[in-house]
Amino acid sequence: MKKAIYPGSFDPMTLGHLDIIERSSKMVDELNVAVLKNNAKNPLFSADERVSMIKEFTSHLPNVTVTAYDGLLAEYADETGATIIVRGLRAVTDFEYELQIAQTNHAINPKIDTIFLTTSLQYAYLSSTITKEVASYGGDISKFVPKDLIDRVYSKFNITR
Ligand code: COD
Repeated sequence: MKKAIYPGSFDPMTLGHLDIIERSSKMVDELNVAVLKNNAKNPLFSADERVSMIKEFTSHLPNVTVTAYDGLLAEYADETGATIIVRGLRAVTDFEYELQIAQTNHAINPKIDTIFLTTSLQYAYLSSTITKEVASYGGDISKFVPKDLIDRVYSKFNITR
């Protein structure tokens, strides 16, 4: 059984994340989307909120599970039985950071390899950070996040549209 883990902050989940989940879930038997709980980024959404939003927007994908984790990813992957880490690549600027993380994870746990999916063209510019920035000014985020998530993002900034 081929089990992969797709880790991230997902704060919030974007259409770019969803695209990577949909595409990579077709390549493996099970895909675990793993939400980092304690991160230095001071998240907008709690880990519980992020887990439940990802569950909601991936409910059409039967082999996708969603969990939260703390600590080292390579160790968490081992605990869950995943041997593949999935990451998305948007631009050359992502590459250096991703290469370093992939090699670190492999050094910590040699059973684990990372595979990279290139972003779909329509999401190449998209990130959670950009989404929060635009939403904080009340800008249109309908091309960035799933439709049913839009108001939840605005409400974090006390914005009603
Ligand atoms: N198109 C395609 N892919 C995308 C897009 C897009 N538009 N947007 C984001 N992605 C990809 C990202 O490249 C990434 O692969 C993934 O989606 C998740 O993105 P984020 O931004 O939500 O998540 P990150 O990059 O903040 O996640 C970092 C981790 C949480 C995975 C990492 O920091 C971690 O595991 N930390 C725990 C400690 C550890 O083990 N560190 C690693 C050893 S140094």
